[in-house]
Amino acid sequence: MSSKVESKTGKAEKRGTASPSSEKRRVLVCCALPYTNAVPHVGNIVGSHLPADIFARYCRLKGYETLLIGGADENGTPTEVAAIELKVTPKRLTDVFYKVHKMIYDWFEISYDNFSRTSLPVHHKTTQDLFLKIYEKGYITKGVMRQPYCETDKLFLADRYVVGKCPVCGYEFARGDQCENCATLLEPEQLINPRCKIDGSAPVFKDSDNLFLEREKLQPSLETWILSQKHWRKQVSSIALAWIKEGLRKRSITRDLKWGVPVPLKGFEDKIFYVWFDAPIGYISSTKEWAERSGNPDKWKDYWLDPKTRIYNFLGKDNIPFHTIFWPGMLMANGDYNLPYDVVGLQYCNYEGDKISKSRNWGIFCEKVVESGLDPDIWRYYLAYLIPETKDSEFKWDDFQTRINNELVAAIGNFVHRTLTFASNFLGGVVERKELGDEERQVESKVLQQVAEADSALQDVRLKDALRNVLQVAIIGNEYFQKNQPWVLIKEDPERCKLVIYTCVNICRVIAVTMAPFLPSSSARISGLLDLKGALSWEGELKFSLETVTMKAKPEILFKKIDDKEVVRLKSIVTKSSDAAEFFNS
Ligand code: B3M
Ligand code: ZN
Repeated sequence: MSSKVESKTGKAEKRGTASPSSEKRRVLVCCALPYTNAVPHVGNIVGSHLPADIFARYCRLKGYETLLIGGADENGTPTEVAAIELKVTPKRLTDVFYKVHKMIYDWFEISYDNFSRTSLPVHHKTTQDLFLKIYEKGYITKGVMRQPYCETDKLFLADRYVVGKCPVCGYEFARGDQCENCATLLEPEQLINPRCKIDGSAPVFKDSDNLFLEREKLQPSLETWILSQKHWRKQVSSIALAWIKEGLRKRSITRDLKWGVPVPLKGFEDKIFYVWFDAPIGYISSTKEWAERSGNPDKWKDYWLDPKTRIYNFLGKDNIPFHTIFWPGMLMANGDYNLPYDVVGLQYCNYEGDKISKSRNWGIFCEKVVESGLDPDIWRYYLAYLIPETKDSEFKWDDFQTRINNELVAAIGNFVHRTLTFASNFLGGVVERKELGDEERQVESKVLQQVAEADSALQDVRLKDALRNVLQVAIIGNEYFQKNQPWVLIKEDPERCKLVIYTCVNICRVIAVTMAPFLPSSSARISGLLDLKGALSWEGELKFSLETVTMKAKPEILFKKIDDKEVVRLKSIVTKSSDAAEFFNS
């Protein structure tokens, strides 16, 4: 193992420790690259894009040099099979679905600095170069692999398009790459009674020459590295360590397919890389594409070569083995790049008591959410609440309605609105800076306590806890407002009234800042109205020290209650998934 890897493994820092103060922390947030052979549902948003976005937005607010990187996983079997099913070329399939994915993430305000495509030349070249270095360093071996071939579709059916019984847990519908039930990584031939997923016929197994990554050679370094990641979530480390315990074997990294990254090695030119070999390299190529576009082509190196950068990966639980073993193993074998700092492996989000399923029309489908006419922040609030950080979560309509009405509308929206309307109606929109009194100092300290807790939760990527703190700030604000009755004070003690509203406006600022990662547009509306500009940052403590505020306009209501009729309307729109063929009509 190269010394480079060892020096990196030894350097695991404790989660949440600050970088040397003279230097700005640099963070690369990578969201798992979705296959673009289907349209995402809310489970996909909640399971990676939204948490990655919330975390990246928080890092930017903290003043860290931050990049949120993603892209479409467009190569290999998933694309070739979907193209057969939809009777289009892989090129057309990926062109169309790329646009649909991009439109959806934009609508949800996922603040990707770059959302790339693994079919781009920069990705092909990065993959081939990374491979060649691994090859030169002796981690690749040639061998024969028996692969399932479907005589009907005239196609090698690697991986997930073969289904059968799991040899480990007995689950009947295990995929050839992995059992969804017990998360074991599989090879198609290990399945009992394998069938082609496209037409149900029994595949024949044919021999072909392939390349393998010798993961057994990487096992000791991987183990040392995983064990030193004390800040990882238990559920992530334990999956990784279970793999190590079982013992790593070599794994094939090439496939007999056409749509993908060609293998740059004599004798293998007619093959492409296994989709899980090239997909994670997409994090690097997407960063390169971003750097190229931003006019500083070498800038990607800061993120991938400078070991001070922290790389956070956000992904669903079935992707944990790939991001804790397979991908870091590739990186170690190559030796050039940073390893992940944190692998944020999330659980699943279900819908009304059952797994989300497009084919059974069970769930909430994003292409319909964008047509729902409901503010993305309303969706983001409830979806953030549903982020399955430690266990599976569940979308429930009555819970959706209660949380939006009781928390977002009645606590957060109401506090901000009553403060700003009062300031606008009774103080002419000018809130003078005041010295805080004892009561105000106490309120400030209670609020700052919530801010500190939210900050430490966000450092640990406990996003839902931080959202609870934001809610708590609004509750403290409402109590203070209610107790002081500014509508009485305005007549009886106008000076004190001004102090109360000044205090409440400071609380609004705290809310605008701390809610910004979760509800970016609403936060921007508050800060725009209060003309906060520079004050919308989380670099300091958020003390109650605003200068005199002159409001820019009359406040409008932030969030509206959702009544029963609205729930019925929404439900009728967002729970019916579109037929994929519809996207190919024009
Ligand atoms: N496309 C699997 C998925 O969409 C796969 C992730 C790749 S991340 C490098 O769940
Ligand atoms: Zn299984």
